[in-house]
Amino acid sequence: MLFRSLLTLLPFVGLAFSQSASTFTDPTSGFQFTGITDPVHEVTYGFTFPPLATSGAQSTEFIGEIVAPVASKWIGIALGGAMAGDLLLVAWANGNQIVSSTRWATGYVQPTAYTGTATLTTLPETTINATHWHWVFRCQGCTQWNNGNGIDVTSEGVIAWAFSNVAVDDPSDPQSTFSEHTDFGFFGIDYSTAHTSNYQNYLAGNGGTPTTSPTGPSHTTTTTTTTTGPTVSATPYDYIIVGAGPGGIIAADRISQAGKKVLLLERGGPSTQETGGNYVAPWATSSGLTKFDIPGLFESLFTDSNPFWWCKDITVFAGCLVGGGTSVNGALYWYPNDGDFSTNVGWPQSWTNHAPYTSMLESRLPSTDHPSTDGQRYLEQSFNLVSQLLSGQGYRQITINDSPDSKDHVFGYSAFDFLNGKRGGPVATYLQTALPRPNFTFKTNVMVSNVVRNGSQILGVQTNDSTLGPNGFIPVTAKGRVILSGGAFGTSRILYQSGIGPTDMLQTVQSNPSAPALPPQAQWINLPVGMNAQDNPSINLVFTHPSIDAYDNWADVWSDPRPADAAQYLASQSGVFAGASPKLNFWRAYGGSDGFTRYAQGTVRPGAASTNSSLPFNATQMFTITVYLSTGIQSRGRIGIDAAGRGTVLTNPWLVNAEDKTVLLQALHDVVSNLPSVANLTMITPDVTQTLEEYVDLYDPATMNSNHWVSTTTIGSSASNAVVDQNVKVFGTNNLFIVDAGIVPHLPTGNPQGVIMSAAEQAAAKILALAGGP
Ligand code: 6FA
Ligand code: ABL
Repeated sequence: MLFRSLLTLLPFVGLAFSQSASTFTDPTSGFQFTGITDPVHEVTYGFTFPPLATSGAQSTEFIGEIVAPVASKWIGIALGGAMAGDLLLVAWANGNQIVSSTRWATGYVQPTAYTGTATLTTLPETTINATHWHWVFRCQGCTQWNNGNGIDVTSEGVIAWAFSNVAVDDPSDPQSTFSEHTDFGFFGIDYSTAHTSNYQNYLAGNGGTPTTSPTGPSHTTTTTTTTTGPTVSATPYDYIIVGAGPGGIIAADRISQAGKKVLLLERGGPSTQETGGNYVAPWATSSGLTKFDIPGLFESLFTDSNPFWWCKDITVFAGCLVGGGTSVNGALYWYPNDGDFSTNVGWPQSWTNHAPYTSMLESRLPSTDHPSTDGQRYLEQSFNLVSQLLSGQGYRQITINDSPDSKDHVFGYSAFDFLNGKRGGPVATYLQTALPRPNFTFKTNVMVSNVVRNGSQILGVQTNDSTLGPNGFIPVTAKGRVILSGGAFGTSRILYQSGIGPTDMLQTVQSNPSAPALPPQAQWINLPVGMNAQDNPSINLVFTHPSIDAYDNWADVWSDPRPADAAQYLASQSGVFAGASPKLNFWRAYGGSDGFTRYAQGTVRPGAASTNSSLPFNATQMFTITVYLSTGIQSRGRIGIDAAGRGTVLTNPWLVNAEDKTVLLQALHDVVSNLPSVANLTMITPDVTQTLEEYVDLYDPATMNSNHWVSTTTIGSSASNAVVDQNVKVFGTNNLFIVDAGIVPHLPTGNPQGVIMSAAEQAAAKILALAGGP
């Protein structure tokens, strides 16, 4: 019967991660206490002291309470925060009575009866019902102990609690033995603010005007002050940001730059070499550059036998590693245009001046359309060929990011957020400036299941890492804020598991035994989380032409690359491997019969992910044109979670709207309208046996997915049609924010990361400017 865990954790308590007590009013007694509700077991601990006095009968006493769900078979309190050498209080319910005792332990063994003079009196406010036992007690002689120690009620301290779901050996005996606690934790308390001038009234049973509470005090706490004990100075945090994708990294950098104490939590592990990643191709070991660093390895992400980087609990592609999608994406990078942030596509008026934020992004993370360090372009045959085709269709060539607003009948070299011939993105830029700041903490391999909230007030986040806080709970400061940046699927799941979202999703969480416990139904917040989902429908057309080098569809880049290309890259981060597969992008605008202007985007690359030709073809000469439908598109779908808690698509968002389909088909017809003008150019998918209409009709929706999910927690004007307001604050909450793709109200004109990152810059500025924060 050892009680070791309370011992072994204690030395670390001083370093970080405890909850802090705050003031609350018990709704049934009306007594005002200082304490906490442990978010895991939902046990409330409260304390109130008489007015400060150094002597006199009441100078060493207090009134306390424990409100515990009936699953709590016994509860212990260590008044000095340690098990050995502290006055311990132990209590449990036995029938309709509370059985309690003061105990003492000299080591980490079964505590025995305290031999000093301390008196516990159960007060009449105590109740026991079908769901909770609620013990209100007076503890006299409890702040000074017979070993000469005690608690300093003028100062700050730490209290430890112990919980067990195993009954004591003899529940009728106050001195019963029992087995080691099944859980325990600590919190900081500022005793100096825990005194009440109402103390005598409380002893007389007069607590003011109690309110009735259906669920018990654990859900009706009002926070008025939060203080941190001296030994928990490293926490709570001003801002806890969940998810180190582009949204989370940029928010973390900007908010830590403003001097706030920021914790960034990422569920995945390292990606690029700079982040500690070590997944290195056999030919690149001398460089240490990983699969995520080397642009030319991009296509191998889809053919690897052990793709640890994809989120295994999301049924579409999503990156679960440092950088999120930006560590595994094709890195196509478009500076946003004015239309991307217009009110026409759902942005509030206050967001339309994106230019300052887009400029901040461009200066931190410039784009390049010639990523090789020698300034040359490589493997450009498909560019040359398709530029011929498009020129014949009235397109003009531009440097795409030099004129972001030109998105009609234009094409250019693909632009990327690669830097120095390697993956750049927010990981190589914003994260690197955040990391050295003393007020910034970054933790990887930490999964957040939910935010812990008291109604509209977010208290902190629940993680799976108990080294970071009692039971994995990490608090925010009294004015602190939580920002969710888990991506469209990741953030939605956290919201559902926090009791925020459509009722059917919350019921799905409720019926999943492995999901965290939801707040009581009275605290559910009904918002359209997962609704309004958009993703580009994309259709691949595959061609062959004798001029093309299909690069073996990138099949050997990992294990058996072309030696000269590998050597060139290792020597100077130049050559084919300094670029990803896309070579050319184009845009064209279409007026729809419904009055909406829709944009088609094309991406051209050597090779092809799949073909279905009934005729023979030369695979070494293949290239792909992917045609996407983007801004102006009217189709929307729904994402959510399934019974196993996996993020998933509930209603497909592709080509739901008939006019979307008409326009996409028109765009496909236009792309192939002048094929015969280029000698020996053959379309092999679809081939001559199929019309474009038949091809699109039979297209597997799973491959129509473009990985560009937006709008799942959209920004907007009210809780009926949106999840966040114009300050990206979640409706119905005081201090919960979202900064990721989910807030973007409509698909951008191009691949979305540029818009997402500019939006993250703007969101961070708005959050910092919003009154009431830390
Ligand atoms: N966008 C572009 O602009 N250009 C491209 O070329 C491009 N290509 C791709 C692509 O090839 C693939 C395969 C994918 C999947 C996406 C592509 N995208 C491209 C889209 C772009 O990458 C995404 O739109 C963008 O990354 C979305 O950014 P967010 O900030 O919204 O979200 P992420 O998914 O990137 O990051 C979320 C992070 O939170 C992840 O690191 C995840 O592990 C973490 N997270 C999620 N839930 C969490 C939890 N509960 N606890 C802790 N961490 C969590
Ligand atoms: C994107 O924005 C898309 O999300 C990716 O799907 C796309 O990559 C990249 N950019 C590059 O254009 C494609 C690969 O080229 C295919 O080989 C792969 O099958 C496909 O992603 C999977 O969605």
